[in-house]
Amino acid sequence: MTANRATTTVLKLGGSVVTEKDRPETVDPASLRRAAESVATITGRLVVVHGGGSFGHHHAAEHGVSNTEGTNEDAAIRSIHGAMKRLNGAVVDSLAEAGVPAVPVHPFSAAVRTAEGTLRLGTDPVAAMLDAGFVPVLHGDTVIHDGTGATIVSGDELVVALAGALGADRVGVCSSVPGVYDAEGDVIGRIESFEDVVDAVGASDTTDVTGGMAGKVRELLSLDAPAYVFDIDGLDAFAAGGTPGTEIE
Ligand code: IP8
Repeated sequence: MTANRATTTVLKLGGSVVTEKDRPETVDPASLRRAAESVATITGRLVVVHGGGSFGHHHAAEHGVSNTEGTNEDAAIRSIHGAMKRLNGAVVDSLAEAGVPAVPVHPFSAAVRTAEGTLRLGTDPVAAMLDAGFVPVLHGDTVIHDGTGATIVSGDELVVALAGALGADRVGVCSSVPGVYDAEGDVIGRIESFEDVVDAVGASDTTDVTGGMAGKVRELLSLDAPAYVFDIDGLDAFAAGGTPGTEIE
């Protein structure tokens, strides 16, 4: 598929792409700049979502908060959300420097989770930003969770909610791996059902409170649009309309 003006793309930049995952609150400036320059070549309507990396996940783990374990402490919410806003500022600035008309969107103020765990994200402002020619930049965050205080919303959940609501044509998830690995350690070309890969997808190897690769695959399978999982080396190809890494459809 070739990207064109009418194409709507939702792209996630994983926490491992924009931060140094093992050092608390540390941006990876070189990787972020490289990603931003690649993103700047994407044509059409574009929404960027970034993960928590060493900003969100360390604070979330410190306060015992995940996408199911909530907190009722306002200080915990401020610490997780505050860290994610700082990272969002760095990502937006880097995209802007690369020439992307990036604007920030903070999910804490735009989303809630129902008691059953369903995410409700208000996407009208994002659609209006796209209509006005901007590139909204969202991030994994904490959200009020009915009856549970506040829990974590992952960037992957946001990608799914945005892709559905905006009728995205293609979805990209740029993470630390070149694709989804099979049991032999080879990148799987295409995934059509979770059962096909259930034995192969393991948990993330660093602090990740939202489910690692298994959660990613499950979420992406629920989309209408084709999704691609790739690493930073595949980002240029994705930006040009190519199909790097693992296709999930
Ligand atoms: O890195 C999680 O987002 P993810 C965000 O996309 C926080 O799972 C606040 C931990």
